[in-house]
Amino acid sequence: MQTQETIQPLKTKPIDCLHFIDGKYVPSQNEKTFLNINPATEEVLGKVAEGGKIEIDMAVAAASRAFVGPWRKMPSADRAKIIRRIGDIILERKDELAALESYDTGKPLWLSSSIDIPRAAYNFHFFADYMASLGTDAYQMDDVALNYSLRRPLGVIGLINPWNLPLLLLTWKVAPALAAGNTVVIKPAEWTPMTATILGEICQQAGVPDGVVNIVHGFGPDSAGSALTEHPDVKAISFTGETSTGKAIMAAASQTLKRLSYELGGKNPNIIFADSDLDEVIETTIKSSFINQGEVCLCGSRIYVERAAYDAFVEKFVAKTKQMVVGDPFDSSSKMGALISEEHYTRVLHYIELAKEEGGVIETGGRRPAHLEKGYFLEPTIITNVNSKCRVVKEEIFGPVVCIIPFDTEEEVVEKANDTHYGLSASIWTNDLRRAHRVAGQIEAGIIWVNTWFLRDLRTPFGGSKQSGVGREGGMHSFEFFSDLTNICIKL
Ligand code: NAD
Ligand code: 6OD
Repeated sequence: MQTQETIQPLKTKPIDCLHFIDGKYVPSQNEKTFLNINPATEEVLGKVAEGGKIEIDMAVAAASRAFVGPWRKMPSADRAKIIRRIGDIILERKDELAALESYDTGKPLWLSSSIDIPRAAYNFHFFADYMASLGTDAYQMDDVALNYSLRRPLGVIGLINPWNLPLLLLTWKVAPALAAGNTVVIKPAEWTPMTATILGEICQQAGVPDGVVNIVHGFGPDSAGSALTEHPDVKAISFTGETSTGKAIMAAASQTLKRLSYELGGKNPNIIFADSDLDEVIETTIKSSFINQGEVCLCGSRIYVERAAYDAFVEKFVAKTKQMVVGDPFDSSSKMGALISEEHYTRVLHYIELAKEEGGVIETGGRRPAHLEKGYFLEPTIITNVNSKCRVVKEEIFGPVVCIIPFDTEEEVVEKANDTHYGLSASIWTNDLRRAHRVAGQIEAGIIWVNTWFLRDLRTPFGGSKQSGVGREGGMHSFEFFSDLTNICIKL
């Protein structure tokens, strides 16, 4: 794993982004483009082709042709080999991809190099291997009949992605979709088009036939995003993004009754009991609060601490947070980089002002770091003296902003943790085994960690409860979504 100390000097330059349709890089028919802005410098990184209905129609047509062509007919062992090769090439081009990811997102280069890009490669390796182990059900009805099911790909799938972990989250969808035999049309987030663009070339190098993977850049509503969700030949949409966007997509997709998989927003609780190991808790809570500038859907932004440990936790957590260096993503000493865009930065700052109006105390942070004049940089921010009624405790901020709230009893903290329409993840800290099981069983969330956070086994179900998601992805769950089952009943 690459660490902060081992980062190589940067050679990669930002790129302009074209669509990737039917194996070729193409501009929009009307030549329209938009600018890609570097969040750390506010400078222009390059131009991005702005696609719409025409480009989506072209991409879906290419994907439909490819679906009935070589990809579907290819022996699954050959398909798996190609999918594995995509992962290999991502690793071979890791430094370049990590640099592009950091330019686009503002995240530190050490983070792109140590997590985002290796995990993107692993997504392909994992699903290529997993598909080899797939079987289906068989049910015998005594000597009357035999039932067995056939697994088939769905066809053309639309993959719509957010900007926070661009290549990691994109490959989390592309890899199982391809492994299951589908073809795809990708709509990357408008803020982070670069690594997705390169993925087209990588797929081609790996031997993916033309038309199997298509990428159309553009915006969401009334643009490439909505054209994809409305397209009659797209059989399913796998979407990661905001809960409100999920609602709009569901309405649009209902007209053609598409299958949907959703990974949406969260307002995740960290529940810290006084019997836990405080130093370990603090170390992980720093990550679960501020890694990737807090722009991870799984970040714990409501930190509930048992009253007996509350003062000690706040003191140590604030002290450790104050040591975090915010700065240039390409400077290896930066623990945190810039937020994604001016619009998002303004929104996060607005929540900090709101916290003050709601009576919150800013224990640290809340401002642009004094040494950084440009870029969407924000100090890691800790708020206390807020409660479940405050908007900063209820709403997803998606930035480096956390609230700490004391609690007295297990029942109380379970009720507070569940008092939200979100249900993505939770992290529980205790050394009491029975309590860990008891509390974990009562929290309404799709993913619960005990004494850890964001520890991932890709075979496990990943997704949110309540308004944090629809369905699960990961291992078998991804194959369930990306394929269709036909039962065949044979009378004996
Ligand atoms: P977003 O919903 O604004 O955008 C996501 C994608 O949807 C973008 O590609 C966008 O162009 C597209 N889009 C927007 N409106 C659309 C429409 N009407 N039709 C079709 N496509 C449309 O989300 P974001 O700001 O990019 O990402 C941040 C959000 O994503 C946060 O809420 C975060 O919690 C969530 N997220 C969730 C997970 C998870 O696994 N649950 C992972 C990462 C991010
Ligand atoms: O680890 C994953 O597979 C995953 N989907 C992570 C999502 C992180 C959200 O920001």
